[in-house]
Amino acid sequence: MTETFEAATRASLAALIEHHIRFTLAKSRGQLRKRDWYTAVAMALRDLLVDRMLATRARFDRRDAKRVYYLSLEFLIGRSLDNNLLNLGIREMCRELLAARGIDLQALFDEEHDAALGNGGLGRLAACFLDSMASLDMPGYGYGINYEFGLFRQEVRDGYQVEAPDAWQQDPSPWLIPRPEEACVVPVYGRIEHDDRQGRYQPRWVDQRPLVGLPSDLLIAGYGGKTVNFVRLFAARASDEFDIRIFNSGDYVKAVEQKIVSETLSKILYPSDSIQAGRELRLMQEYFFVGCAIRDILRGFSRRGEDDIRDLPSRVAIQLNDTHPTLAIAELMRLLLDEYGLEWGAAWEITNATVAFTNHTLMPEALERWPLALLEHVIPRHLQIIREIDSRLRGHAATVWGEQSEKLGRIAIIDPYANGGEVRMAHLAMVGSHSINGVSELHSELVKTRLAPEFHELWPERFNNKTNGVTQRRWLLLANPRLANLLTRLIGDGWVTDLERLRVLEQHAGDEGLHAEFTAIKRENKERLATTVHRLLQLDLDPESLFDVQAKRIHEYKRQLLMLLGIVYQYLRVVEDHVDPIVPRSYIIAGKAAPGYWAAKLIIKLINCVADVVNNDARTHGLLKVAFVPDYRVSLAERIIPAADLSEQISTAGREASGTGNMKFAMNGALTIGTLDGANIEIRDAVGPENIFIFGLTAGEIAELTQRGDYQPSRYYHQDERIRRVLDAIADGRFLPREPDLFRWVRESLLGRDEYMVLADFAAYIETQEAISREYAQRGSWRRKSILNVARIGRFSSDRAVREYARDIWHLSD
Ligand code: 26Q
Repeated sequence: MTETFEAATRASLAALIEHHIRFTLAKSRGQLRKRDWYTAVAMALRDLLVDRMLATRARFDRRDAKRVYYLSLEFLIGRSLDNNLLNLGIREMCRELLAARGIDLQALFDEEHDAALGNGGLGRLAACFLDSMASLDMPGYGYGINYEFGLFRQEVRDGYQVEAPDAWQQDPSPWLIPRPEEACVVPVYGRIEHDDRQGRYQPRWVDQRPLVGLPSDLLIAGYGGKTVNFVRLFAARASDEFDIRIFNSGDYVKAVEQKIVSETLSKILYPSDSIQAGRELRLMQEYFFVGCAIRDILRGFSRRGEDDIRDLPSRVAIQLNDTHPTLAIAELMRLLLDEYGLEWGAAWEITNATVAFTNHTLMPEALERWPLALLEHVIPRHLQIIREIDSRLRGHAATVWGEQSEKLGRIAIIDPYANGGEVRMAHLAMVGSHSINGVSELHSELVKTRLAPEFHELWPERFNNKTNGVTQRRWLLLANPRLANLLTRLIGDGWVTDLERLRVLEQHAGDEGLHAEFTAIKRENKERLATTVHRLLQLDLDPESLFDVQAKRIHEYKRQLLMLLGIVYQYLRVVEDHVDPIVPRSYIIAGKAAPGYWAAKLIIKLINCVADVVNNDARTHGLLKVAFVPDYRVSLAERIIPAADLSEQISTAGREASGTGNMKFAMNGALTIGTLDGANIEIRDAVGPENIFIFGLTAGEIAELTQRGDYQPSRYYHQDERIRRVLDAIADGRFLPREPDLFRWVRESLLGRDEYMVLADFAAYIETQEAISREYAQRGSWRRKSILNVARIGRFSSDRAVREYARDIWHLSD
């Protein structure tokens, strides 16, 4: 920033703050609470952002730039104040301004409620991509739902997870700009009247009910403040016009009922990231939002003066974040056929060349399938179109494989046998997209070989990999300011926009002075986390101890249980064998369970029971501590991740599509204990095998065991005394004597099927943990590895990921 520009910005920021205190809050200085200061500063900042947003749009228009639309049911943004100040480069200026008025900026950050419009990895990835697209000056916009209630707040009562509603907009968010004039109307329900005019089949969709989508734009500032984009979030409203029609017909109660149903649509984010909900409301959410997005995209296209819809693919790219927005394909087809009057072939070509699909899971229970009957009821015209796509797909496949091929049934979109007929959304997404990508090298291979071998055979050129990344602006610069300062002092601030620059650090990995600074920074971050944990749990963590962290959604495949078995093993070593661990450890676990996922909820209860026993046993005092930190969310992650020494990434190989927490931890100098799963494999390749702790079966070995059908978990129990001890202690009520039967399930399920092969990996896991303790005891060697992790993590920036999407899928420089 030049001096005059800086002075001008300072003056306008100060003036804007005063303005909002007076005219938005209508208060005088003396009356202000902390919350008011937050609001005034945020509103002032929003004004600066709006200016730049308008300028950005004008610039893209002049450049006639191709637009990218990222369609996602989830955007896990977190807080915006600190992030926006950083990205505009005015955080210190704002700090000084406020300090002169006796206000601590840092304290204002905690006034902001997280925007938790997502469950976990997939939603946070969308948020990181928005940050990167804006920072790279790309015209990239999100489309999503403006949920009134974000992901539930997690409370822990008596060791159990209890869900509370997250009314994040109780005070309206200053980052959301309502755009009522851009409302969209989307039809649902009704029926099809078949009509043949001039020899052409012209279906008429009648008795529709209109839904209204009310957009609000959430501003996304790129780093450097030049580019400000937004994610457009739709809230559902009933159509007034429609209401009046029913009111006039005399059915007052029905009219009010319908209004309520319509507005329920955008009430709440579905809190599951695995089991498919299968509920009408969820289907309505997916369709409603896609309907609004596509209309808005096409409106923008013609507003920019485009008059030939055939040019759409060269002007617009649409990325589907998993199958949740897949109906975009059917909706775009419907508009092109029924509104634009195109022939099928032309419409299909445009759709296919515009849309691309990212897959985030192979887990069968997470793959979306919708019953034909439900689709018929909600979107009859779309179902017709889906049937036509299916029939053409099978027709094409039959010309390649023959009419009798078994593959025809496997590739079909409609599975006629399941529950009276279902649409497989991933199949619709794949046939309708010109690009199909997985999110790590391993996962992308598995997409081709396991999820969709038939599609891969027909269209190998569509399949590609885009390994995930995370934004270093939030996950290093914002979350770990001390480390960020040290890096900038050493190598300059180029890493903020080019994470590969961190590699220069390799040269200093042996430098003792640097070791000391790294250690001091980690220590301060651990102290900060200890303070938070003390406030939340009244539990004291020793910052000298090894902070061993697993923070992510609770899932059987992520194997929080494996970590827990390891903790119980350590505990029994101390209290029964009188063998102390080589280094004291603090086990820190955080994460939410889907409210209907009882196994995950029981795991939380077990963690808390084990924590109770371990933390209150005098024999482990000063050696072991266990903390389950409630309400894991973006702002808490920003506190936890910089404080970790060890990052647990221990999913059953082949199950975690990528993982992104693994990248955030390594970026902050934690070492990883992990399986050869998802992006862990690429992290190992990047940081070097000597700087990461890999253990356990590979995806190939697991597949083989499963195929042979001779995995016998009970063998491990009988042959390994350590497993026996740990499982018996848990199952026999040692951690909850009042209710000795509660955790019998753990032993039963692990000895029965052990679907996630916890026992097969147990020995390797605890032996690796032992090696880790020995390594940690040698502080110099640990610190060196930690520095090398930071130095070599550059590839896992979402800037790299987004650039690859832009080059290979969106063709942005067109
Ligand atoms: C589907 C239907 C109905 C209701 C909910 C859902 C639903 C919602 C969310 C299904 C899945 C999700 C979220 C999945 C997710 O977060 N996947 C993670 O994506 C990350 C980003 O690519 C990966 O790093 C993780 O490995 C993957 O688990």
